[in-house]
Amino acid sequence: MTRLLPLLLPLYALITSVIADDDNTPGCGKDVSSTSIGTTQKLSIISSNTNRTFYVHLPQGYDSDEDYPVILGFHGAPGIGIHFEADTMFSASRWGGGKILVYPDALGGVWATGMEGNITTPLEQDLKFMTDLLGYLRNNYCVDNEKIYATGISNGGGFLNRIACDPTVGANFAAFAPDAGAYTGFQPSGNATCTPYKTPIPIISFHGTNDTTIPYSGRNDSIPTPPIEYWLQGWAERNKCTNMTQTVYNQTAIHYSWDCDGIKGVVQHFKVEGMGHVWPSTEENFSQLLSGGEPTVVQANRLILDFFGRWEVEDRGTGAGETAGGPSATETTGTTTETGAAATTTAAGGGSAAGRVEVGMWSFGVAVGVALAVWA
Ligand SMILES: *[C@@H]1O[C@H](CO)[C@@H](O)[C@H](O)[C@H]1NC(C)=O
Ligand SMILES: *[C@@H]1O[C@H](CO)[C@@H](O)[C@H](O)[C@H]1NC(C)=O
Ligand SMILES: *[C@@H]1O[C@H](CO)[C@@H](O)[C@H](O)[C@H]1NC(C)=O
Ligand SMILES: *[C@@H]1O[C@H](CO)[C@@H](O)[C@H](O)[C@H]1NC(C)=O
Ligand SMILES: *[C@@H]1O[C@H](CO)[C@@H](O)[C@H](O)[C@H]1NC(C)=O
Ligand SMILES: *[C@@H]1O[C@H](CO)[C@@H](O)[C@H](O)[C@H]1NC(C)=O
Ligand SMILES: *[C@@H]1O[C@H](CO)[C@@H](O)[C@H](O)[C@H]1NC(C)=O
Ligand SMILES: CC(=O)N[C@H]1CO[C@H](CO)[C@@H](O)[C@@H]1O
Repeated sequence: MTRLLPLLLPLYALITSVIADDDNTPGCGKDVSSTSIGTTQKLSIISSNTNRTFYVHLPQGYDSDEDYPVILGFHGAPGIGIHFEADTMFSASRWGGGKILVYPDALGGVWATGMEGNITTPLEQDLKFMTDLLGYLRNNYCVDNEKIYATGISNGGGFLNRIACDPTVGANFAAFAPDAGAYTGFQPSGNATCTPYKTPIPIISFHGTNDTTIPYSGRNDSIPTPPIEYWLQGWAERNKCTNMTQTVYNQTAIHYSWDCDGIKGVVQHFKVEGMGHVWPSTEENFSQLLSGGEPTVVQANRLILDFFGRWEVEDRGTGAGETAGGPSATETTGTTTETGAAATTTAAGGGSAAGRVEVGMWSFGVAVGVALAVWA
């Protein structure tokens, strides 16, 4: 046995070093072209025999020996990745500093909705694209596997919700942040399933009360979406949330926060009074300009980044309380939602990707024409 020790010790050291580096990916140490740093590059991979495109923004000072958090940003429909980048400005060093931002393109501008009849790209195909895309990112960049997040708007928010509901693809992500999500497939009459990889799943969401594209109260037509309360209730149940507080946020928004499975603020929601189908920002951005909307009292970028900072893939949060607290937070109610120990799988309120007629996002008439063609 002692004669084996000299052999075993190096082996042991090797194994533990591999385990210790588990959070890092094969892209660590791999050189990238200096022209790809601090800029947004369009790239592509083949996934399900289809050419899939996406944009990658490496932060200023990117160093392949350091691992970086990754945020995937999903555009609305019809759209492309850089629409979301331009609207949110997530790549700007003010927000995206020290992170890798990735903006994938949907096929035909619309993410899988998961609705019956394959009216968009099949859900499985878009989910497979996520797996392949993450593989590409891990192989080419130094990614912190514990810190991969997803945010998105409208149809992109709906697809993101589908990722969160998928036990395999969702397991790559630490937290989710949809805005104005079109959660198709989960309307009260819908029956899509939601089986997240862990409980609870951290999720912060935003929705405007003046959203006429994806109304807060839901859509009840050929592209149905649930009332937002119903969708939130679905996550509260799946996440075993027991205590919901409701506070006024910055005068006119309402901030809901649920404690789930003993952790504070795992599910958070901002109901933004008067806001339309736009990205919430205190500074005028493109979606607001294009829809005639105005800056809101909520700065989603800040709230999302603070929220993401609390979570990693494996852990269950710091329980450090609300990062999304906020100015002039007036405690108005302390409603307790006793949902009991809900099953992890529920058909109730979840979202899916909603290919949606996102009027107001970028393209007006053309968008409506394309969308109507898609949905006809
Ligand atoms: C995929 O599409 C991109 C962008 O249109 C193009 O540059 C690239 O050559 C295509 N890749 C393949 C393998 O066709
Ligand atoms: C929808 O797409 C899935 C996955 O590609 C396929 O298995 C199924 O047959 C399609 N269904 C219809 C009705 O086209
Ligand atoms: C929903 O129910 C219909 C009819 O019962 C069934 O055909 C369909 O496969 C179900 N869809 C899902 C996503 O479970
Ligand atoms: C939605 O439409 C269905 C079918 O027409 C109807 O039964 C249901 O009451 C409607 N729900 C709402 C909230 O309007
Ligand atoms: C619910 O949260 C409020 C505010 O944080 C707290 O005062 C209260 O004790 C909590 N109730 C339960 C049952 O955890
Ligand atoms: C929201 O919609 C209501 C009802 O249509 C309207 O009176 C109000 O001015 C709108 N608010 C904003 C901020 O656009
Ligand atoms: C609160 O809203 C005002 C606009 O009404 C905005 O200028 C300010 O930045 C907001 N505060 C935060 C923390 O978002
Ligand atoms: C074009 C533009 O001004 N976009 C703004 C939209 O909101 C984000 C987040 O607050 C800002 O960073 C952008 O500058």
